[in-house]
Amino acid sequence: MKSSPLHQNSNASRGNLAPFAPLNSPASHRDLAIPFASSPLLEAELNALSPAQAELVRTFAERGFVIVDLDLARVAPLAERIIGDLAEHYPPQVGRIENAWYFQPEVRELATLPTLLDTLRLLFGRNPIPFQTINFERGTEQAAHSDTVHFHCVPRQFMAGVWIALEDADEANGALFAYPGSHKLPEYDMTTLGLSPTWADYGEYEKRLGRLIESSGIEREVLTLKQGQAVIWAANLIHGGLDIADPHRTRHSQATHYYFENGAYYYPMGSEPIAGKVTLREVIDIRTGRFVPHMHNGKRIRLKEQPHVWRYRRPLPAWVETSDELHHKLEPTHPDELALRVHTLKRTVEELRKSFALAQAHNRIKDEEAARVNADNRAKEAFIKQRDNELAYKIARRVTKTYRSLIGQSAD
Ligand SMILES: O=C(O)CCC(=O)C(=O)O
Repeated sequence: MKSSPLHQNSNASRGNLAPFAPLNSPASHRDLAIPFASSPLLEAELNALSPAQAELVRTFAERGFVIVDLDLARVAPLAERIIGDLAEHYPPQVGRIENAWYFQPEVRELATLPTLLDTLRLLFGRNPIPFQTINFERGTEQAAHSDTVHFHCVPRQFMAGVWIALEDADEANGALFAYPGSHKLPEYDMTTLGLSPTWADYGEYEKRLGRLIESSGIEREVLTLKQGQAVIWAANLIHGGLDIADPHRTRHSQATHYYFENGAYYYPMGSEPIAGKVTLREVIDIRTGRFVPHMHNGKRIRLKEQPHVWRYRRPLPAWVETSDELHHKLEPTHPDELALRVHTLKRTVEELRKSFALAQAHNRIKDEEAARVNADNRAKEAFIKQRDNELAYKIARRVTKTYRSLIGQSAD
């Protein structure tokens, strides 16, 4: 295998991979519907790789994410362009733009960097398909979550997130955090947590998952990244965004989500498989602008035959191959999409409330400070007045004394 120009960030600590029980089968991981890094055959197959590649795969298998250095000479000019051009597109109070690849070529270029695609191919053993981007202006302060509640697929686990720092991200501007190894926990979907797979229950999902991960004993790790570094994470890794300590700082970054070929892709928030409802998801390969066929056990699943389909926002960019669109009935807006909008609005209102409460607290502190300064000033004035009075009295006494001594009277 060709060695990748990416190299793993040296800060990422590594542990030993827990030994997988070997299967009594000569099959390669390619015969299994399991990503390479999760394969029970991993150890045997790592020999075919260079030591650096083997280490990268082992780290990903063990920790559920790796931090890699991209070519800064390539990323920095893209970052500058993206930051400049997207500035006017961020909706007020919402520091994120979904799918800016529709109109911003540099977002697309970053999402499809060959070195990233090579690394994903190495880690998962299948061809990656970049299908969704999110650009962030600021830290998201997003609670711990696993991407499996947002994007899912059959076979499972063939989904990855890649987050690129377009500027330095640290504790002050809301860096990412992750729980190393949490990708090996069971998939805590909405149903497993006793909730319904809808946006109305999402707030409660965050609370329940937060309590669960806290009690797991896994320690949270803050992913401080320099501009041009990227973190690649596995679908089930629990991660989120730190609180922003310095509200004056931006945290420009781009997250891209990838599926892998030969799968069926669905939208878990609108699916209840046991009740016969699976909302399949349109997938457009951002590299080619073509719709990706859904495959299950070698057979094509046709979206036009499916009752529930999550669709990309229309109109699609002109360069997307609509002739290959996997046509299906045009449904009215999916009820869950409405729920998502309500959820987003609620969040915005919540954020506005928080900002308002902060502003009020700030004003209160300012008023208290002004009152304190006023009281101080008044005390100072009173002190000066008293001191002046005393001085005046002393001078008067001295003048009287001098005068009396001049005319020969006693001072008293
Ligand atoms: O950027 C962040 O703070 C969080 C991003 C994230 O969790 C995601 O893209 O899945």
